Amino acid sequence: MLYNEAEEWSQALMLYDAALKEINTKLEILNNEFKLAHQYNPIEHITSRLKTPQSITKKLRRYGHDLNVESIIEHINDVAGIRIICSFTSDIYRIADLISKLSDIKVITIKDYIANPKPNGYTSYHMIVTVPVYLSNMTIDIKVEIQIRTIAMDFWASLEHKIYYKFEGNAPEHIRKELKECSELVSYLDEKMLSINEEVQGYSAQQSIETIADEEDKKDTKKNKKEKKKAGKNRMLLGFGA
Ligand code: 0O2
Repeated sequence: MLYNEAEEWSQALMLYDAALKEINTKLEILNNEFKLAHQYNPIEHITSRLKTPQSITKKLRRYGHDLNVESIIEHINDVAGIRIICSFTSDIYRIADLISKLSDIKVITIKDYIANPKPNGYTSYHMIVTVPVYLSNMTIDIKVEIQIRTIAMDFWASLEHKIYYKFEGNAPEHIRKELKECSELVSYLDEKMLSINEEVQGYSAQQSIETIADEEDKKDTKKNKKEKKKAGKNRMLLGFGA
């Protein structure tokens, strides 16, 4: 890399890093707001990373693009990447919807690998968005890739990623087949966990209704007792006895 290119790349990296910070803060606020309103945390955890120079070079070569800063900015959508891990599939769509409604975030593309899994079994929800980074003399929109997935999807993807690199993309057929089978188990597990959670939520809601009803009953009984006592006193005063 020439000196000017190196300097240009340092500046670009500073912008990508700032974009990650901006999105991380927005996500934290969304999560806190949601928690306060629904007593429930849709985000398990968040990780973020800047793509390594080796990975950027590989991707540019794979796509047949030039190896320079301009080309990276134009063609590599995931230099800055955020991964959001949720408990349930429904949370993924909830989070994606909240992100897309943020006024200064622009959604560029969406790839729903949950509705349409990759042939190898990969599932996840991908969004390429731009976020404004405010500098002293200008504002620049920076691209960030957001991957949203469940804990189970993440487990599968991280193992598959390791296997992919170990065999340089040519894993033996039986391993690929087993991974595909595991991805079906992941979908089954996510569906099962979601339905158990929905049942538990329904149960909690029912319990709250019953608690409120119990408290109302207790209040009514107290009120009745008081009224009876008062009526008794009045009868005594009027000379009717107890
Ligand atoms: P790394 O090492 O994670 O950075 P685009 O980015 O849109 O120009 P691409 O790469 O086809 O083109 O986009 P896509 O399909 O949205 O994938 C982007 C990222 O998703 C990948 O980045 C992976 O992180 C993840 N991903 C996609 N497919 C798979 C898969 O089959 N298995 C696993 N484990 N992860 C996947 P990189 O740059 O490929 O890799």
